[in-house]
Amino acid sequence: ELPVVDLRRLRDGAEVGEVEQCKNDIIRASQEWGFFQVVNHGVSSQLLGKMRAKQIGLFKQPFERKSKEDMFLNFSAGSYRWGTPTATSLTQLSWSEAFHVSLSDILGSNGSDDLRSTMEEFAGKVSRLAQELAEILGENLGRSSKFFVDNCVPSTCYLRMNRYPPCSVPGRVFGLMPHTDSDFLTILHQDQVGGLELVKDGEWIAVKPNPEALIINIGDLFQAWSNNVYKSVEHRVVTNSKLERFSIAYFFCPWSETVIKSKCEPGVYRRFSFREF
Ligand code: AKG
Repeated sequence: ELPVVDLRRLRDGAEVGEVEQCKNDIIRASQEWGFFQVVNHGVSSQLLGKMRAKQIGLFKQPFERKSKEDMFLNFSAGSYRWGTPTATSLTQLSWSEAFHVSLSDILGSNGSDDLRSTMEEFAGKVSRLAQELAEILGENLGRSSKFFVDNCVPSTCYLRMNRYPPCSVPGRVFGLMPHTDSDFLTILHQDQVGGLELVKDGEWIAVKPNPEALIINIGDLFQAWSNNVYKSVEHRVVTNSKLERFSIAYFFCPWSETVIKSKCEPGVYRRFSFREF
């Protein structure tokens, strides 16, 4: 079962030993699993519920409107994606639609109670959590926490809202094709339908939905930056024949010009220049 880390132990009032134990749990899970769940993460269930409702409302819009979202929501062109345009067979198709939105498109939404301001509020909360986790993982490598403060600011990050419609051929097509994330780390909130799977010891295992938890996973950049100490693990979403599923992911990304130096093999330095997510 995917580790569950209780972050209450990092908060005010916790004893030193509890704080250290909590950090060790985060570090161990990032090394052994590349994936873990967190509870008492500081994002209220009320905000998660509001975000979910706004997301459902957005996807309910007709296709014509969603595919022109840049005009009515001020998202950048190309934020809306459906399936896999390059697929030439079912095995290459992701049975899902998504809004992949740069936070620079939604910052400064003026606090009105619409989709954009809810996204901004949600992103604000999860970005603090991402910074906190990244700093714990960086500190363990003897690296300065300043790296993340300087390089991963809200405007360099992304929110991705996913919708997986029911699928009449569930065994023959994925909701989302197997992939790793290319960012530093990802924070995911999924609904109660289930379908997310990840590789552990060469086997695909299902992540059981937990309404209290957010899911954290290490991305390719963190694996490189940590010289393979932390693992960026392949994951996928399987389809469901009856139920529609929603999830939202926050991608913690650096500036496009950030240079990641990585010592992947003894004596060999590779430089990753992170240009496009
Ligand atoms: C992604 O958006 O990259 C995901 O992997 C989403 C996973 C999920 O929907 O559970």
